Amino acid sequence: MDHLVEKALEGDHRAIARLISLVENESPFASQIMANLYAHTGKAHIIGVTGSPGAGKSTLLDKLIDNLKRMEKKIGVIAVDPTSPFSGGAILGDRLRMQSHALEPDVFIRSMGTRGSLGGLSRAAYEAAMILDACGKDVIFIETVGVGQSEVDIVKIADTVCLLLVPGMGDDVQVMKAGIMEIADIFVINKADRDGADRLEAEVNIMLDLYGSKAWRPPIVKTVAERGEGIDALCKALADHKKYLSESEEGKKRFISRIKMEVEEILRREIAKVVEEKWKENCDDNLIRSLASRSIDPYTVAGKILGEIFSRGL
Ligand SMILES: Nc1nc2c(ncn2[C@@H]2O[C@H](COP(=O)(O)OP(=O)(O)OP(=O)(O)O)[C@@H](O)[C@H]2O)c(=O)[nH]1
Ligand SMILES: [Mg+2]
Repeated sequence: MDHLVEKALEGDHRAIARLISLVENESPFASQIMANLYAHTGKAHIIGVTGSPGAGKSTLLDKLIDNLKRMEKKIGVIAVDPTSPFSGGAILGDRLRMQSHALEPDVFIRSMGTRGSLGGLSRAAYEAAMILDACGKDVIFIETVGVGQSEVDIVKIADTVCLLLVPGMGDDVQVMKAGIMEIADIFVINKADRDGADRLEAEVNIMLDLYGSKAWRPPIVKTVAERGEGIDALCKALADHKKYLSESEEGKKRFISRIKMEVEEILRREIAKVVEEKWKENCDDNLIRSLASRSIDPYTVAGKILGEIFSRGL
């Protein structure tokens, strides 16, 4: 295991992929791996890219990667698809319009689908991002399709969140789901070659005006990802936001809430494991019969099990 971690830290893509698989599959080594990598993390810029299905996220990433590579950046991409049961790359990889980069030594691309819960997926994505950070990637993209909780979850992972909107795709600001606008650090109006891009921009601007004064006003960048237009402006916006985070109170606040969340998550996960084990030990036909006949209540049962776990009851 140490050898694998060592190789990964040197930037070996095969070793990195294996570490991500171990973490994704909740291997018994996962906690130790993450613990060993932790000291090496904290250098990468983690960027969440979200938006409706087909908004052009992968096309945009492909072009962004071209740009960043010219700046000699090492890049990692985690493509999260909560609607797919598949994982591991090969199958989802076909859907990605990033194949041109798939075999390059400095670009690591990985897909993740839901094996279990959505919560499990966002945790796996978070840990994959941490692994890529530790292993020397300068910029890590997390692409996630906007289908509800998933894009809200990436906020907890990403330093910078880009929300892609497309003119005439029902992405009108008025019909946008609550909570989605708030998470954006940068608005990208992609497919700006289509009618309605200016109107959409004006709507987003009005919405941002209504929000009142925020230290960071999310910029709106218009792109035509397919033709590589607007990519330089987007790169600049990303760099500006990174600088803002490193200099502002908001940046410090985000960082602190993320490290607090990490410990809380680990605690939650470990406690859930113990609870599951203890419940399995205690749950037999007799107990179920007693509960069903109401000769015992669920609170007393839970209290007794809690007593075994924590030496305290309900
Ligand atoms: N007209 C136009 N089409 C674009 C542009 N960018 C992407 N497309 C097209 O939009 C389609 C979807 O692009 P993707 O990059 O796969 O979109 P996505 O958001 O990654 O899609 P999912 O991962 O399936 O959610 C493709 O056919 C692209 O060629 C653009 O700027 N203008
Ligand atoms: Mg895509």
